[in-house]
Parts: sequence; C-alpha cells; structure tokens
Amino acid sequence: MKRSLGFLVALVLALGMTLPALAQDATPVASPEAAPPFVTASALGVSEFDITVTDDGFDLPSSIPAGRYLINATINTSMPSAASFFMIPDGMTFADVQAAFAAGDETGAGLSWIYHTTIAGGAMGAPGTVAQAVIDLPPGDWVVWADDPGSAIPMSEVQVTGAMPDTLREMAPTLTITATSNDTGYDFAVDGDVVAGPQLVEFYNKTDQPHFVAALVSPVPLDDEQFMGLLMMEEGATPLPDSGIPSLDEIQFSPSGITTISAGTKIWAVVDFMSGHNIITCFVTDPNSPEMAPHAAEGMFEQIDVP
Ligand SMILES: [Cu+2]
Repeated sequence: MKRSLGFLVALVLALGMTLPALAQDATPVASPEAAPPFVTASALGVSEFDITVTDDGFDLPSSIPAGRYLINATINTSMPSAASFFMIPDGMTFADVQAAFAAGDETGAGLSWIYHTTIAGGAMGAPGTVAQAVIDLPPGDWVVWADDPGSAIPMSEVQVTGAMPDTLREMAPTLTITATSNDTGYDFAVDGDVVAGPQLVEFYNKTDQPHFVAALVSPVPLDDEQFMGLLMMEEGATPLPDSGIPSLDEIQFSPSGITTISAGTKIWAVVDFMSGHNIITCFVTDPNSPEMAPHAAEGMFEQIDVP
C-alpha cells in the first residue's frame, strides 16, 4: 500500500499538480462545441480582460490596474490548460521563479515558496473553449502560468499597479466549495446543487495550504474506501473484480475545474460539470505529511452525483 501511494505521489510530482496533465493518459473527453461565454463582465459588474493561451505562451496585457476581474481565457493549447496568477515572492525575481520550475526538483524542496505566496488562481478548460473566472489581483509583480509545474508553456510576468478598490462587487455563485482542515488533513464542504454544464462556483480556501478542485467522473458510484483504493492502485493494475473499483482508464478527468488558490483566497470560476458520478479532489502535495502525500490521500475528496 505504501509503495502504491509513493508511486502516485511520484506520478503527481512528475506530471504536475493539476489533472490536465494526468488527463493525457486517461479516456479522452469529447471536445465541447464552442459555446458563448457563460458570464459577462457587465452582468457581473466587474472589469474584464482576455488571455489567449497557446503551447507557446500567454497573450495578455503586461500591466493591469489592481482590482477584481473577470478573466476570459481562450484555450488554444493542444491539451487542456489554464491561465492562472501567482505573486512573485519577496526576494525573488521572475528569472528566479523560472529557474525554480526549470530545476524540476522531484522533492519539491525548490518550490516550497509556492505554499506561501499569494495564488489568485485563474481559468482552466479544454482546447477550443473560453475558460472564465473572477479573481482578485492586488498590486505587485505576478506570474501567469498554466497552473502546472510540469507544463512546457512558458510563463509570463505581469505588473499589477495602483491599489485595490475600497469596495469590490459581490458575486452571486450558485454553488460554494470550501476547502477545510481536519485532524487528518484537508477536505471539501459543498453547499448548493451541482448541475451538468457551466455554473458559477465560489471556491474559498479556509486552510493553510494551496488547493485546487479537479473533477473525476466514475462509471459507477464509489464510496470513500473505493476511491482511496483507486488512488492507491498502480498504473496498469487491474482492480479486483469484487472491489467495485473501475480501472483507471474508465475514469474520465474533466478538463474543467478550479485552479490552485492560496490559503485565505476566494475565486469564482465557471465550472462545466459533466453529468455522472463526479468526485472532486485535490492533488496538491502536503509537505507536512510523512510521505509527501497529495491532499486526496488525506481525504480531500467529495462524491457528487450530477444528474
Ligand atoms: Cu489540496
């Protein structure tokens, strides 16, 4: 069991923190038809800016006034991807950040600063879609990246200028997901009804570590023990017939979800849920766990049946 978990951790570190990377080996998800954006800046009462993501980089303004923004991220990459923001920590430069990721330290030691800097998050989605999220950008030097340490997409530097407005427009999400702490690690609390298709989801990180929300869809309902069994399974292994656990290639990894955000942060993301037996989870490594376990292995997952 230990060996399997170790394997999963190694896999997650090798492929990065987010599921779009894992999705390359999973059942392909049908490309959604290009749909009009689900929310508009005028309806939300916030400013907006556009980002285009390709395999070659991010196209966006190099300087942005501080504030709460709707970001419209056109995903023109070959794989599901994201455009997400984190602040360059004090004492580091953009070049230092690039060097830290390029070093690809498998222990994660060279990236420990990412646990302490402000991660505002961003929008993620499938190629050919416009991913949307509302984020807060206080002033500072920021990096836009694919929310994935293993991504080959070059990061960009963005200056956020001025000061945050005194008042920020309230959002009206139909679903709230809260990251919480408990004795064994982290968990999700889900408030509201999840529907198939796009919806505005508030994600509030009320813990002391960064988290994301990834959605997996299983062909059969899984209880907590079965999901843990799935997590521990070695790649290519066949689940025992009476375990009720599907094989990994029967699990669909949704290209839609919520990017990583730092402790204390809120984001409002348009999440396009697939119907079926969803499990939301987070694979960010817990550096305080003895085996560098991902939060999922500490119980950070929640079953949601979407009609
Ligand atoms: Cu997490």
